[in-house]
Amino acid sequence: MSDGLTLLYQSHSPYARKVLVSAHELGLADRIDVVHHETSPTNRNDPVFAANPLGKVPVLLTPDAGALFDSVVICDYLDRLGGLGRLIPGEGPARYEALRLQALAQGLCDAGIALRWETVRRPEALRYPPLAHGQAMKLLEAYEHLEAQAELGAQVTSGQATIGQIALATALAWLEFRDLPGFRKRAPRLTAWYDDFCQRPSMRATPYDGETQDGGPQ
Ligand SMILES: N[C@@H](CCC(=O)N[C@@H](CS)C(=O)NCC(=O)O)C(=O)O
Repeated sequence: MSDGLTLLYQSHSPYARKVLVSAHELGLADRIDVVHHETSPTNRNDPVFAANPLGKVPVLLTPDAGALFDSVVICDYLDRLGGLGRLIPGEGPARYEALRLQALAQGLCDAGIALRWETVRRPEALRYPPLAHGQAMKLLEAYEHLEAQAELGAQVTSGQATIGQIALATALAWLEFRDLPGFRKRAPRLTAWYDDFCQRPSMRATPYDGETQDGGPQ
């Protein structure tokens, strides 16, 4: 049953998966119509632009708040719908821990996408290796930083997940899915945390699938 909520989704977008995993965690997934859209800055998608002038997914079409983007805003909306403060703690250090971890995960995805442009997506003659190197370094620094975070050692197959944990797990899963510089050998504690988190039903219900559809000269 849908409550008038439609998610413009993409089965290979880490930002979109973060939203869908959040919906599962909040028990809201069956209240949302999920519609797959391909997007790329080189391949315009008109229905997505009609909802988001940036032409990106995810977008959540809502009956009371219009078309919401980006994923951070959508997760905030869902958290309020599903019982305020379950994914995003309302106050105190826990709130900023969760939001900071989400920001780091967003940055991992942003760097991974930028790296893919410099390695596989941009025509070869237009690639700039120092930029690829700089983006790869961001991934490696982030893995090192995360490995040092004690709380990631906790078992997380059950219990309340935060938006930070969901964002991180969906980001790491996407980095693996796209074969980007890996965290397994470099960050064993982070890897153990991630492997545990992947057992959650919300993660198992939302596997990545598909290829980016770029346009323009190949
Ligand atoms: N900050 C945005 C990022 C969204 C984003 O970059 N989505 C990608 C798919 S993974 C997209 O639609 N890209 C199309 C484009 O850049 O034109 C969010 O968190 O939702």
